[in-house]
Amino acid sequence: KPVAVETRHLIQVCICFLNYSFTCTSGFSLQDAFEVLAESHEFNDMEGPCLAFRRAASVLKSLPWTVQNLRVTEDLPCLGEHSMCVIEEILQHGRSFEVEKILSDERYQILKLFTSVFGVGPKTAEKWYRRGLRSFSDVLAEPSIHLNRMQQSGFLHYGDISRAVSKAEAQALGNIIDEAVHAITPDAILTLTGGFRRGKDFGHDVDFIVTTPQLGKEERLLTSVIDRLKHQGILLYCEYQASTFDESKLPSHRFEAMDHFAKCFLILRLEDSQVDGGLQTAEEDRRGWRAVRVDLVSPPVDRYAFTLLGWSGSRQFERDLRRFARMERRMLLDNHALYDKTKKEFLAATTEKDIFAHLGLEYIEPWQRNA
Ligand code: DGT
Ligand code: MG
Repeated sequence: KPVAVETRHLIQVCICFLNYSFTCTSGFSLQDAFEVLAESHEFNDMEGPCLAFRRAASVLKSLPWTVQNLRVTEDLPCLGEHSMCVIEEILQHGRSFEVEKILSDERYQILKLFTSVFGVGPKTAEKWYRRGLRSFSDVLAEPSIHLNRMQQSGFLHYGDISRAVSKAEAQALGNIIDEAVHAITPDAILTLTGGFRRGKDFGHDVDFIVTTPQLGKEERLLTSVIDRLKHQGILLYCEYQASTFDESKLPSHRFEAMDHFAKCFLILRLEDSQVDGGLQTAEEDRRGWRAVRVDLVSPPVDRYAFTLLGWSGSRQFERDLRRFARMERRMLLDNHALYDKTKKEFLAATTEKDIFAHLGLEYIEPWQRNA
């Protein structure tokens, strides 16, 4: 099965190239070009330029108009010299030679293929590439490669979980989780978060926050939910991480570090009959179900607002908000807490609005955070 879907993935890379070429000639390609540049720098472990290109892509995404000439970009923030050169080249020639070189580079293509598997990050992908592996079949046939459980599930369900999850599917999963959570703890709090909370129509997974009104009960809730999903026969994969949260620790300045709350990364079986309008592909319709990635995080209720803000994203918005807190307010913000370095104290919050107010910012709705 992975070999068949691998062909599909390579076709997708080609489509990406064609998309890029097409959009270049029609003048909408700048954002795609920056995404490719960011990813290529990520594969080369160059965090600074990677984030700079992600920020540039984000600025262009936020514009209500299309960039038609270089002059209009002069007053835009976050566009460095390199980004400006790429914009100039695309505006002049309808293409970026640097981006085209990356897209046709074998290493880039293979790392993109390998990192598309759930559980495979850039470091593992690079390790496999260095060993001379060039395809899924190479990886699966290599006796010295030990796949961890997450990667095994990633290969097993590759076709399903590399396809976007629709809003209707997210809604159906919400019903399943809601039923499980409230059967265990009737007054539990369940919130859809991540991209779907920001109003996106599609996502790569569905993210939820679950907590209990009584402090300390939340962790047991999560393990009970997992047991219930297992009992229902819909749990295809589960990685559970117990809480390592320490309330005396200052918020982390590194966005990439995941939070310390109890959480689980799941793959669930979603039945066709549970989705309004049915599943999306003919194959899944025939089979009657699809596999979907779901993340559950379970903070103590007094950290709920910070977790909600942190998990609602987008990643770029989160990075920028933390940066703003640090640079403009001398405050440290993460998914656990907000700390005022001047007053040397933690600032409590029960809603996202409280956090925006502490930061001296006007509240913005989740759908306005799609940076
Ligand atoms: P998606 O699922 O591709 O439609 O997009 P999102 O925005 O739902 O992204 P996802 O599911 O990867 O993550 C949900 C949110 O959790 C994301 O918007 C910000 C937060 N998040 C994700 N990864 C990290 C991470 O590595 N560190 C921290 N601090 N937060 C993260
Ligand atoms: Mg998500």
